[in-house]
Amino acid sequence: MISKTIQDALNEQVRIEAESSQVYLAMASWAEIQPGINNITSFFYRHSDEERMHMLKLIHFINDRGGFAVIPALKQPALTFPSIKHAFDSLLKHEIFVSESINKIVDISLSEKDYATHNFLQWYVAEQIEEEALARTLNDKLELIGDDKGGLYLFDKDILTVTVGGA
Ligand code: OFO
Repeated sequence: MISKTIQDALNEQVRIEAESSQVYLAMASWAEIQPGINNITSFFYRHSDEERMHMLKLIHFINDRGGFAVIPALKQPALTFPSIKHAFDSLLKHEIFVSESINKIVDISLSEKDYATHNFLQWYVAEQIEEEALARTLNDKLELIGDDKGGLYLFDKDILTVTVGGA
């Protein structure tokens, strides 16, 4: 059984994962109407699906542990971006924000001596390490590419092989 404090913290994370899914879905929709970046588009769609999976995993955990997972209202994410680099920049910033949020719940689980939740959260800790590293790599590549259209063509080709959190 989870405490009210843990339940509230996990429900807040449900909201954040749901919002992440929306944020990346908006990036995907924007990317889809930009010419010639089909694989970047599908990367954002996959990332959005992955975040929904993270949300569902939390929902099941809360309910399985005797709590009640609350499906949150969501705010509208950014819909357009000045450039592809800007979109990837916001993706990295967003992932850093999510990591900080996960770390906060890890802290709470320890102070509540809720070792089951602490154990459950380790999956998210590992996932965030991967996702932040991936977002940094992609940003570094885009930095190198700058305004080179040929470079962007290759970036779009390469991103097809990138795995987002096992998806
Ligand atoms: Fe849910 O992993 Fe990214 O944010």
